[in-house]
Amino acid sequence: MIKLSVLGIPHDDNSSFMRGAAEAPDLIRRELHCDAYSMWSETGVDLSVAGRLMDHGDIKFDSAADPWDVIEQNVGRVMESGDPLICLGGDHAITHPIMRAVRRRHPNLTILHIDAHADIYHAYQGNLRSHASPFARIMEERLADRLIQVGLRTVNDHHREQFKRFGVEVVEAARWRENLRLDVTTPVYISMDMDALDPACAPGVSHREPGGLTTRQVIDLIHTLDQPVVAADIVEYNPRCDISNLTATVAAKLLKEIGGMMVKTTRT
Ligand SMILES: [Mn+2]
Repeated sequence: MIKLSVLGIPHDDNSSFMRGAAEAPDLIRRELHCDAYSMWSETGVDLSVAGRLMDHGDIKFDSAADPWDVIEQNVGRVMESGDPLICLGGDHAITHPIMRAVRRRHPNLTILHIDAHADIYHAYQGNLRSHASPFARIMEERLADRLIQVGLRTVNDHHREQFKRFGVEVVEAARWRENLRLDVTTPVYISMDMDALDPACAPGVSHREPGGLTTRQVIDLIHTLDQPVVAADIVEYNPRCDISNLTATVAAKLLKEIGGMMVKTTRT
């Protein structure tokens, strides 16, 4: 049986505006395992089967060690099993050290990054590790062969320069169309920022950006993938901004659909 690893990364020190994303992992788990919902994914995969989900708990951060080294080492350790991995953030900054570990196992890799924001500022408020900058670091370090960004609606001139510099492929929310199919030819990493969704669908984020995708559109996009989904993150859920745990429920739903696709696409 194909297993899935889950790892919590409760880290939000590099958020530019508001803390709280570090409180997300346990709240997503609570909705995932809540008796109100089915553990079946729409992909036909039952995540409640004994042994299917291997939850590795949350990374512990202490002040002595560089958190980037701690994240890279923990992700690398969990990935030694060879099972697909879903990381629960945390803010989006964590994707950089996650990718350092993922890249070592995957010499061919495309990132599907679903977000309201490009997160590709060279630096933000002087912070090279800002949650607005992980994809600048990832592309500088060549941690992926391709970066495809979907759902953006905050693009500025600096971002456009960065897109050109790094060869980023962008589908802004304004260019969204139904039946969008991405021509991906390598294993995939999904970086799922909850603020890609319209705030009506997912209000529990630090940066609400209206005009976003619906939950249905994001799920359908994920379901179009036909390459192995080898790892993923679900980031930027901020419980302090949520309404009635709605966004935690959506994050748990996306975990089920990403996990289902991981099982469906794994080559054995
Ligand atoms: Mn975002």
